[in-house]
Amino acid sequence: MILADDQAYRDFGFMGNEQVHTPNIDRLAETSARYPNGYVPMSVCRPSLATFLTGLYPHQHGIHFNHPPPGLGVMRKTMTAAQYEQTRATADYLIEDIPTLPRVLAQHGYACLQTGKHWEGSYKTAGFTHGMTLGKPASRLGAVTGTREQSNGEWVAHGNGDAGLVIGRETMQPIFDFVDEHADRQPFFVWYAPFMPHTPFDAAQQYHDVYAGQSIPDHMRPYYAEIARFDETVGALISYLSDRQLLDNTLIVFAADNGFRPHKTKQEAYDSRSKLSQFEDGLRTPILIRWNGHVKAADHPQLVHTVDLVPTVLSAVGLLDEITPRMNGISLLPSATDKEPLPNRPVFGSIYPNDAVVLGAPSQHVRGRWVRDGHFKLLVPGPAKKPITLSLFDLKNDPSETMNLAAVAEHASRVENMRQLLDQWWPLNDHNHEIKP
Ligand SMILES: [Ca+2]
Repeated sequence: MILADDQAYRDFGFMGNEQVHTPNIDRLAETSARYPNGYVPMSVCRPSLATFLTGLYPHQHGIHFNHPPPGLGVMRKTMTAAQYEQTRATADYLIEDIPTLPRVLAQHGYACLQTGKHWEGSYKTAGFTHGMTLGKPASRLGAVTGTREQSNGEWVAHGNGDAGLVIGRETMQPIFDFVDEHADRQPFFVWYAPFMPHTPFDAAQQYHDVYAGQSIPDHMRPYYAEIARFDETVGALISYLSDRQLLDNTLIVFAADNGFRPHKTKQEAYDSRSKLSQFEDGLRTPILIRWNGHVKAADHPQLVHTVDLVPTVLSAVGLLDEITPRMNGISLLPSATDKEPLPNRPVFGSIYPNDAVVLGAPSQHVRGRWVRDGHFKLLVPGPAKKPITLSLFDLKNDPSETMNLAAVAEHASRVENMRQLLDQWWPLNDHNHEIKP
């Protein structure tokens, strides 16, 4: 599983962007079943990554935040390293109590390697058998090791992957070693979720040089250079598998955990209509599925969702019995293998603040819910602070979501019907999903 970190759906060559440099991902796309209209449930790292791990929506897995209560600001300013670590561990039960993809695969004999982004403490907490992230400060400070100094001078793991974050940015060797160790004797699963093209934008000059002579706005260049750097690692990984004749027997899934567009003036900041937002630049991602000899390279324009990926992988490896009733996604394998067309379905998600106020009660803390049905998208405010605005957008005629049609009389029944879809998906007064420690 290859997961881009903070890359908007429109920043791939195969998605029609003629400037961004993604030759390796484009080659992957050429040989994949392509789902250009994919969605993540929430437009920020941790909740979205937990969906890739579980096949559940954030209100089901309960990990709807990046940081547990009392929130990152308080944790940074007031806590010792031990208190910080204990506070982060209060959320461990959420992932420990769920049959995650690596946990299920490991139960069926797979070796499962975690590299890169991982917010759930140690790799073991989520059920991986091998991994780089330990939930502890790494051996050096910096964003690239997810390790920070508290105000009392002690070091803490920020929580986003610590020592695992060097994958891709500094080395691919842990993945290559793992593949070499397991390929001949055991089925394996690799979680390659590098901290790229996420900030810090510190790509070497060579990744800037690929854009020489192009008319790209200055504020986009560091992000685009980081994308070129990420793309090169995707090429390296696929070449490695190819050189070892593993591609015929390896399913490759590609997606981004959330979108990102650079802020026009603030360095390394994001545009407010991308990451963490309810708009397409935050929520939408292409999904690619490659499996030589099984999957047909083709476009599937229907709406799909990252909740579909756990059922897809479990179907592909013959573990249909491990798909639980709580998983609302569908396997994309029948469409990817050209056996059955993909049905047209609405896709759903919800928007939360970055920090949780309390654990186990997502319905109290949701800023709003969203549904896309056909080319319309409805946003409905929730009970949390800074609720999103009730909005209806026609993405076909207004792809940048600037014309709110929610109050237009001719769309009244559409708004009502889509609101009912949302209530069938997750009525906020239904507390059955809430997860107590
Ligand atoms: Ca991310």
